[in-house]
Amino acid sequence: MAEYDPNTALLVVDVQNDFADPAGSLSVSGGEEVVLVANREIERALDAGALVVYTQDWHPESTPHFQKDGGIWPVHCVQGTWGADFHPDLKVVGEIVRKGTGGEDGYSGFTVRNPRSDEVEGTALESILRARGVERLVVMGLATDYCVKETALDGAAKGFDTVVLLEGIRAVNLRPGDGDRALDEVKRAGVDVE
Ligand code: VGL
Ligand code: ZN
Repeated sequence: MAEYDPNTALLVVDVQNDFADPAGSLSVSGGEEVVLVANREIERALDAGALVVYTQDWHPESTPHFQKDGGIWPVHCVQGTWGADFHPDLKVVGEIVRKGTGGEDGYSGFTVRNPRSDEVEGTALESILRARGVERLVVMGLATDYCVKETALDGAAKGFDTVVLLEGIRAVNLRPGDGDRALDEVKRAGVDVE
C-alpha cells in the first residue's frame, strides 16, 4: 500500500475494458485484478486529501497505433465503444485525461506523438498536477510495459517524486520479460517500485 498526502496524486492508468476485461481486444493477463487494488487505493488517496487522476486510451477508428493502419496493436479503446469504457467496477472520482484522441501515438499520460509531424505534444496531465501543487505521484494500472512505464518515466523526468505500485500493475508481455524489463528501466530512472 502506498502513502498519500495532499501533495500526492494517484494516477490510475488505462483501467479500461479492452485491457482489464478478459474479453477485451488487448486484454492483459490478470488485468481485472487491478480493479480492486485501484478502488482501495482511490479510497485511501481521497481520504488523505490526495488528487486522483485517470488516464484513458481514446483512439479514433483509424490511427497509426493500430496494426491495420501500420502500427503494432489490434484495434482497442476506440472512442465511445465498450472497450474504451473504464471497467464497470472501477470507482471513478476525479479528472480524466484522454490520450490518442486525435490519432496520436504513444503511451505516456503526459505526452503523445503526432504521427504526421513526429512532434511530441503534452496532454493536460502536467498542468492539472501543477495547478494542484502535486509533487509526488503514485502510478498504477495497465499496462506495466507500455502506459505505466512511460507515464512513470515522464513523471520522474518532469521532477515528480514517482512511485509505481507493484500490486496494481500487470504487463502485456508481447515478449516474455517485458514487464520485468520495464520495471528495471523505471527504477534506473529513479522511480520507486513498491
Ligand atoms: C497501452 C498498448 C497500446 C497501455 C495502450 O495502456 O499500456 N498499451 N495502447
Ligand atoms: Zn492504445
